[in-house]
Amino acid sequence: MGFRLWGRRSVSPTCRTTRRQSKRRRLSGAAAVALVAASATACSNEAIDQWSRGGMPEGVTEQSQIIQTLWNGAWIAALATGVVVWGLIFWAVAFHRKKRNSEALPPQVRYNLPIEILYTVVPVIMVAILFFFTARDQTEIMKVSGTAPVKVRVDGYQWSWKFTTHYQGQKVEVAGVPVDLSKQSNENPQGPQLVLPVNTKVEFELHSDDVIHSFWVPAFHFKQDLFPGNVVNRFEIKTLDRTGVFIGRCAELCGADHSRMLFSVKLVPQAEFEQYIKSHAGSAQ
Ligand SMILES: [Cu+2]
Repeated sequence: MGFRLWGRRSVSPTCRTTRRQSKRRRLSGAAAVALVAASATACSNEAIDQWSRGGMPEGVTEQSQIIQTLWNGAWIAALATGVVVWGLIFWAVAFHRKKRNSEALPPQVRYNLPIEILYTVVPVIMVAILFFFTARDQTEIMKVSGTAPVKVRVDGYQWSWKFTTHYQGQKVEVAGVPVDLSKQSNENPQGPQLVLPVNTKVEFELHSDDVIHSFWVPAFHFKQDLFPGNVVNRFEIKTLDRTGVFIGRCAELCGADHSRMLFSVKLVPQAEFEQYIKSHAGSAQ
C-alpha cells in the first residue's frame, strides 16, 4: 500500500544512513543553537543593562545615580506621552477618514474651547513636573560640602588638561599634551590620567587658560564648563565602590584640536590612592 512505503519497515538501508546523518546534523545544529543562545544571553544581558540605563554608561558616582533616575523618568514620561499621541493619531486616521463614496469631509472640530484649554493646560503641567524634578536633582548634584578629602584643580587649555590633586597637604600635578588619535581606544585611553580613590568625596575646581572648555567624564553622567577669567565653577562627587579607568573628553568645541583633548579617570582603592600620592607628590608629570 502506498502509505506503507513511508512506514518504518519499508525504509531502505540508504534511507537509514540518511536518517542517522540527519540526526547527527540535528544534534550538532542543536549544539550550535545552544552556543549561540548562550552567547546571545551574555550579550543580551549587557544589552538589557544598557537599555535599562537608556543608553547611558554605568555611573561611578552617587550623583550619577540621581541623574540616571531622572533620565529614566524623563524617558518613561516621554514614551507614555508618545503612546497617547500615537494612539490618538491612529484612532483619528482609522475612524475619522473621508468616506470613499462621499465628497463630504468628516466632521471638523475647530475652536473647541474645552479641547483647546486641555491641550494648553496638560503640556504646561507636564513641563512643570519635568522642571520640578530637574530643579530638585540639579540642586542636589550641585551641592559642594567643602569637606571633600580630595580636591582637584582642573586647568583646561588648548588642547589638553592639567590636574592638580590635593590630598592631606600633598599635591600631585599631571599635565597632558594633545593626544595622538590613532593610538586612542577605550581599552587604552590616551592623555593625562587623573587618579582618584573609590568611596570618597572629591571636589573639583574648574579653570581655563584660554577659551571655554567643558570637563566631561561620561561615567559621571555630568559635565561642566571651564571659563577663562575669574569665573570658577565647582562641583563635588562621591565615588562609588567601583574601580576602573573611565574616559574623559572636552565637551565644548574649543578649537582646531578640540578632539585631541582627551583624558581618563582611574578609580582605585583608598590604599592604592595613598600610595600613588606618596610616590608622585611634589612631582610634575
Ligand atoms: Cu576644549
